[in-house]
Amino acid sequence: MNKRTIFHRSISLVGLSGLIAVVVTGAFAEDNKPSKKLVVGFSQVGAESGWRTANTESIKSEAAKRGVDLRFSDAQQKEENQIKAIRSFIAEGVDVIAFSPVVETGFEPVLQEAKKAGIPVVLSDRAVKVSDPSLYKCFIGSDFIEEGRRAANEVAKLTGGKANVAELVGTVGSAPAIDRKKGFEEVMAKYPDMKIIMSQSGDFTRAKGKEVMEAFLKAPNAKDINVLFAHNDDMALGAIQAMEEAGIKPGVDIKIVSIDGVRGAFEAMKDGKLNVTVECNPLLGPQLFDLIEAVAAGKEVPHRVVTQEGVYEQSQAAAELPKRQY
Ligand code: GYE
Repeated sequence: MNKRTIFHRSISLVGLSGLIAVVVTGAFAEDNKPSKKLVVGFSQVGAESGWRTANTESIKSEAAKRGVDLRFSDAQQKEENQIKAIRSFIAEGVDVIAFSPVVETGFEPVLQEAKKAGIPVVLSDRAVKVSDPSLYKCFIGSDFIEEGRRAANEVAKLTGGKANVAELVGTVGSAPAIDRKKGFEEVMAKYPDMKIIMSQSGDFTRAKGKEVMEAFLKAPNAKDINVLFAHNDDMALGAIQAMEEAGIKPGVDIKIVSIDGVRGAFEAMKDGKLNVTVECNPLLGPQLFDLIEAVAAGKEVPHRVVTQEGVYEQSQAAAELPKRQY
């Protein structure tokens, strides 16, 4: 063997061991698990409510726990910001895109772009309306229609079926606002003496909930209101403030039923100011990342995963409060 061959042999050996090293340290760890970090782009609705804050925290902490490289983007409740964020996730070539669509419509073109780029999409919390269901792999979230039904059943219980309801609607065009109203009205239709006499959006925020409640209380038929149905707790908490400022006893003069089950709602129930909260669980992180990891691994996942939740009345608030995680 001349000098040159020895030189070449050692080069190829170095090359081979280098390759092995790349395989061992780059693609797979010793326990045979892929060690390349999973890159996930997540576009969140915003920070409009206690529910959303808990949801964001659940997603971020679960990603950190699993060593996922999470690219998190807050859309400040604007659809155009979400579309921009999704486009940049596509440009970055993330492994999976997940998002919670602020409204149901308008996402089809950007979802088609993701599909063309071969990036799977998982919907979290809110649904979209698309003509092609294959534009997303899976949607995990609550059954909002059922939550609306539960709320109306509670109104019937609280009032013996005689209710003039003021309704604080969530974000216009959002899945929870559309579906909660639908479920609520479906049950209302069974009670001839229950009707919605006022209805307006408070955009799921405490500030807008207060503002709209102030307007409701100034309406000529304000005296007829005996129930407030708020599509989320934050709007109910804003409305409680408006009622108190107007000298009305929330939870007594006007019964209040809302949705989410955040800590503030349990505190208000404990104080007798809120009557019922219908639970909507924001702690989606662990289940969401199970689905994301499965999708990234090319496994089949169910197209719809429904989260489980309950209903809490005032009498349960004190005992339940210390156990609440959000
Ligand atoms: O009820 C509300 C939040 O989409 C379920 O969004 C979610 C809703 C939740 O702003 O508080």
